[in-house]
Amino acid sequence: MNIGTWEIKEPKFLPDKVEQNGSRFLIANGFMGYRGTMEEFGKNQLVALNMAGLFDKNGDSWRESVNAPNPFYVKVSAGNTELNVLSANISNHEQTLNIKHGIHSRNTVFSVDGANVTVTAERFLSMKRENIAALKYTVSTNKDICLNIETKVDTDIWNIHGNHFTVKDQKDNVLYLETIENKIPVVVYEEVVGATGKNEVSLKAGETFTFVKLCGIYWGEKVAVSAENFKEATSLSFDELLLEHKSVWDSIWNNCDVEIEGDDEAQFAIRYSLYHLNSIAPRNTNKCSIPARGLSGQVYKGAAFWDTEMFMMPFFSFTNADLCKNLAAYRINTIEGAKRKAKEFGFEGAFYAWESHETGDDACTLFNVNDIFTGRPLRTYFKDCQIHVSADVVYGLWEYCRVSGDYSLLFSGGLEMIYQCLYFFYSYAVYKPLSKRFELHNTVGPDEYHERVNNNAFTNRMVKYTADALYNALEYAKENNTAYYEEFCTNHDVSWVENFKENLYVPAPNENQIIEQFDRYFTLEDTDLDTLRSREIMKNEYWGGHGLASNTRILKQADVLMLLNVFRNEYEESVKKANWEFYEPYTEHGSSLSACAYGIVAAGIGMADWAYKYFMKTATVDLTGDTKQYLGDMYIGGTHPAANGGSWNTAVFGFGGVSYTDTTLDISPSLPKHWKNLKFKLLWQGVRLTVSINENEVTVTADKPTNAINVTVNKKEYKF
Ligand code: IFM
Repeated sequence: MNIGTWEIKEPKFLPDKVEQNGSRFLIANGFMGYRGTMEEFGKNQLVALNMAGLFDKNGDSWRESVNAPNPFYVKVSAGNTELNVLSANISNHEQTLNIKHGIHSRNTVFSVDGANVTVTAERFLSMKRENIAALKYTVSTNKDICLNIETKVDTDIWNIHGNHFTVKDQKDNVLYLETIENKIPVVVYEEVVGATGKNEVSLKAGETFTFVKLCGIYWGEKVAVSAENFKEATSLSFDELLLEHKSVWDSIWNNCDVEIEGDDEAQFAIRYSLYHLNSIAPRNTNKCSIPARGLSGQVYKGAAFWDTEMFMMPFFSFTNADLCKNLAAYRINTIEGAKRKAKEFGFEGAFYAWESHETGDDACTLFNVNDIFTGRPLRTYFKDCQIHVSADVVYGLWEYCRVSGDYSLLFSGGLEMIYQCLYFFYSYAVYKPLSKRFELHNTVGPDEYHERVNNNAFTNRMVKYTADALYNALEYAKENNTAYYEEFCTNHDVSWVENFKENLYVPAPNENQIIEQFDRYFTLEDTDLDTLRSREIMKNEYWGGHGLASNTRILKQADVLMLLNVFRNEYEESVKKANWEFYEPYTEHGSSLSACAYGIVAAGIGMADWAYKYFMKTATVDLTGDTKQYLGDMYIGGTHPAANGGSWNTAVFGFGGVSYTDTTLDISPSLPKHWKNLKFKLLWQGVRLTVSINENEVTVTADKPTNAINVTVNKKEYKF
């Protein structure tokens, strides 16, 4: 794979990379994502047009996001040879993704009966018109040939858990479908300029044949306006659509680009991460969030996890407040699902889904992994014990408010959400009368290899955060919206909040400065990763459950380090260093969520060389493809948006040293030695700032200074 300034290129066709490149070369526009596959591919090559926010369940199978019919299918034969990279002779092949503008292209030279037949294709999913998919397909030859061209919307598509459509009708190049479970209408329009249906074309040597294909994909309420919407799009040429698409991308980059001087590899990796985040985030709705595998397919059921709030929302809150507000509002909108879940497990308040779908109901099952030895479903405790998710969604909302300075969501369900989450924890907590404290038992922290533990430090601290957030949100309401505050306090019992907040146990560093990950963690077998690996009997063995890691100190992903990352202003440098050194050798980094916490904490204590390794690990995760592909026998491939978010967090919070209080943004950087300059954009309480850092100085400029926001740079105060 070659990397340019704004593009990646696979310079030849590698059959064993088809799956990985499908994710690596993904294009998406927040409404849909299309995998980086060839136009002639089908379901066996995992072609997918994955839809954001549309879910379906077929029979007893897991509910998952829906893949729409494939609008870009093209089959071309030259004489008797099908121009398919999988089967034909090819003398050249290149696949390219332009990350500046979200454009996928390919160029393949097929050798057919002594002729060189060249196929070039370029496609994009419009950032300007979220329903529109566009493809330009060109064939040229150096000898006379006869082409047979078939292009259609292919309904024979990849699904992990069965078919999700009934075809209702097909006429005038419009395909009418309905989902199986909720009978949601889906309509796909197709307009081909230059070739329709099957086409026979005689091409003379030196000639070129081009056609353009525009498709419109609509579902739900949007179907009612689809005909008009599609017609408007088809009144524009491919080039006009491309131009407006590019200009949306230009303005996106204008608000979020990160520039690194002195390290081309890091520069591309961070931009590639931001490309993915910007591609997959819903732009025009607050009815869905960002799935853990983005829009690269149905892995993890297309569900949203804590990944969004803890790893991705920081980036959006500092670069695109409107989009971030939508993500926060999604959780407010889905509170009924969280309340249902709390009830189902015998608690009060709002227990958010571990794997959230459109209603907020949990797509996670109690048996979420198969035992690789027996093939039987294994009891996992992600769904019922990973309670920190309710605190994570509060974190997403409250940090959005603090960074944007916009607290309006509190009065449209936000305060209620924070209250219900804390009430859930209050109902979950165990009161220890002798030690006079609340504890949290039977939990799973970020490290999923240790289930049903007591007093996971990260979880307990996040619950304390929730209590503080409720306290502060109530204070804000009291001062800024008295009528709302009074009504809220009339309708809600808040008498328990103070007691719970003050007496909740949060594990502290011990005499060696180490925070125990959970009660009795230190009693577990002290072994190392190589030893554990040597005990594996089978490939892809699951280390959690009753598996290999459970009775050892080996952890799947940053856990105490996640605590030190989120609450980085609270702990002494010596505590951060001691815990980094203690936990790092035990950490498998078996989740792509792990590396950034290690990177951010290391950068914050001036260990830029430690940090750099983890920054590169998180920033290149979807470039190298160096991630787990299976959990037990479950395929978990795809893109890794939490890691993409983690790379921005490491660059900005870690190396950039950005932190904030309710009133002040602080910048205290520490760059890797070989970086000559780091430049990034920040939207801080409504003012757009550009921060530029080099060895000698930090420069901050504001687009439109208001003289009302406070920034400190290396402890010196400024107003912008
Ligand atoms: O949310 C994560 C979890 O922390 C580790 N397993 C994968 C999930 C989805 O990314």
